[in-house]
Amino acid sequence: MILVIGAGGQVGQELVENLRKIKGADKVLATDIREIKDNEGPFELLNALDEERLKELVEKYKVTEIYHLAALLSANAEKQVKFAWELNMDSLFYVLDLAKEGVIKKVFWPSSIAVFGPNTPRQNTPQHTVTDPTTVYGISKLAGERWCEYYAKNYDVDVRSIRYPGLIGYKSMPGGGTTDYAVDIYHQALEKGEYECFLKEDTYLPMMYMEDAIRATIELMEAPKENIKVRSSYNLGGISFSPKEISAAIQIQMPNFKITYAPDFRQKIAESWPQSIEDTAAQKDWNWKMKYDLEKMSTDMLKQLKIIKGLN
Ligand code: AKB
Repeated sequence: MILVIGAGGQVGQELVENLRKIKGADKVLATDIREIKDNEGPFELLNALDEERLKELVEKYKVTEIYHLAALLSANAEKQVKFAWELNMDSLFYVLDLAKEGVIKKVFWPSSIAVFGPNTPRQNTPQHTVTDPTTVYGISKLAGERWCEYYAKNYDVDVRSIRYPGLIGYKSMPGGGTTDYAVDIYHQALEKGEYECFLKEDTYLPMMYMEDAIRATIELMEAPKENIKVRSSYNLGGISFSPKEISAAIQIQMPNFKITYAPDFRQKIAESWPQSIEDTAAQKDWNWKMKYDLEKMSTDMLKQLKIIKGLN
């Protein structure tokens, strides 16, 4: 059985759906701190900080693989510093320790471009480079990466990870991140014809369409163990664009769409992150190849959201 922790989140919802298609609905146990609506397979409530409950579920469902997605993202973590550190770190240890004991054979844990900081090269950021994050979220992700590598090297734990860029999808909403604008903008474009962006127009960040991100996650997890050379977390390049460029992509289909700018505290976070990422290690080790560019993603986002919102 595969266990997904944080199944109600932005990545969790789509990952569970895809894993169930591949493995069978009854082979994927979705868990979250809250009930999930439209859940089509086994579900249990789980607070990622409740180690006893985690162990109980692992035993009850004979879990051998965990995708641990529960975390506080960059913007929210700045508002709940201690709690973010506790959630993002302690819950990871609970999962890694189960893997160390041999109960769990494989773990996926997401890291983020937030592990980079102001002294990291901002263009084509390499896999191995300066990591000096300035956010609570980034610090916790960097520490998590170090622990993943430590458990892999010292206890032979098969833990795999991706440094997700900002993720954009139509099926689920992000919560509390700095890249959230790139999802919200499509919703507001269709609902109001305009969007007020909390980042400046020329703020470039690496992003990725959810379909690519989910495929990357599953491809990484299915790759042969010996191919996985990076045990901290893999860079994934994604698409690099600014708010001005995403609004231009929307205007191709909605010429009257308008964007305005009112930067807030998230601007500083965005400016501490890379603008574009280099991902040759992922390409070489597990054949990673992205499919969606900005134009293709925007076309699909608007098409799918129109259907969901009944605007056709
Ligand atoms: C965030 O904005 O906090 C996340 C991330 C880049 O990890 N989307």
